[in-house]
Amino acid sequence: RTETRSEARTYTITAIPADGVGQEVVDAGRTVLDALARESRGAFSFSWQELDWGSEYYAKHGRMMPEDGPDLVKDSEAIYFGAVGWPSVPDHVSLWGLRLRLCQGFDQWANIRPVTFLPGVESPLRRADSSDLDWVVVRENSEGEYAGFGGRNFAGRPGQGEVATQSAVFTEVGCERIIRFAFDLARTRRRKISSVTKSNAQQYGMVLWDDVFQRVARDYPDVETESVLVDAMSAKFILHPEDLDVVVASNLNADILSDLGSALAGSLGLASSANLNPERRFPSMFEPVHGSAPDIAGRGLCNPIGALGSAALMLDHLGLAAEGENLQQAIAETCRRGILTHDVGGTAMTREVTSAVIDHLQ
Ligand code: GGG
Repeated sequence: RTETRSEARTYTITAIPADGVGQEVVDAGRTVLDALARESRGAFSFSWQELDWGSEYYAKHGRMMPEDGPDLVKDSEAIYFGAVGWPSVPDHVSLWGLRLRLCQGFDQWANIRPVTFLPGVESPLRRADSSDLDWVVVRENSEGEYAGFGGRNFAGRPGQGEVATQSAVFTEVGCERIIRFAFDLARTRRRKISSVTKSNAQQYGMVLWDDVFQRVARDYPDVETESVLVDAMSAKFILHPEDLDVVVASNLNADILSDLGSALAGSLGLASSANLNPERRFPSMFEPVHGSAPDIAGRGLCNPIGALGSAALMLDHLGLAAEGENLQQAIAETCRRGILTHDVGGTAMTREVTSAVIDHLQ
């Protein structure tokens, strides 16, 4: 007699906590994900590879990650990342040496940053109730102002009249793929898209972006469109947030707008994100939007919600959509019950929020 036994699906995930509170929030995320796997009663599990890259690694090796680092990660199904940046390493060195090296090396050209208003979390927006608000910032994640082109002369020699250049690069292919991605996302939501540039002042690259946006829009007649300058969009985030659904912008503008959005939702600590390689040739990377927060690092005070929301986005990406939704609901229920860290007006520690989320999983 042959006996058939269904095998558990094991997902190989690389965890890179990196700096400061990155350690604590990745730990929280792994605890919750492993709890979900246990609840699945053998249907799936996670096989973790944890890497010690970051600013401490830099102190020992003079670089944020090994030269052949990407080779160690490329076969993972996803990367779960914490935060980068520490006072001992110049910020541009740590950012380019780790986070951007992974994003750009793995062609994670679409960065999704939902702006989610959670129950029980007070928003600084002057509204009686902000629970109806929810929009998504789609960040172009491979070029634009982060192309990395430029240079300095007489660097480190004050008084020599130093000049530095920093060029933004906008390609038709780069603009079109992120704009189409955003339109496709809008079709799964409320079918409204806002394209953000500063094309009155940035008269080459961002005018190309606007032209591509108008051309692509013709393929999506069912989606309402607008083109807004970034300064006006910043005001709109505050004055008319109910008009927003999908907001697509260049690398720098979207980074700034998503921080503003998450602050309006209550705290940067709540914001989650997915750096996607939509073609799935390389692993995608999931991380909270916030940085390493050296002022509170190592004290168990940081908000794990941004990292837990990113874990939910990762579950969705792995094909575990129901589990991702389960986690999102558990996060919302935890907040509704007022189990909140100090950045959102509560007194709970990181581990208390994490345990509450686990308790509220279905
Ligand atoms: N988890 C996100 C993170 O570590 N961010 C650090 C940072 O400085 N990011 C700037 C950027 O990516 O533009």
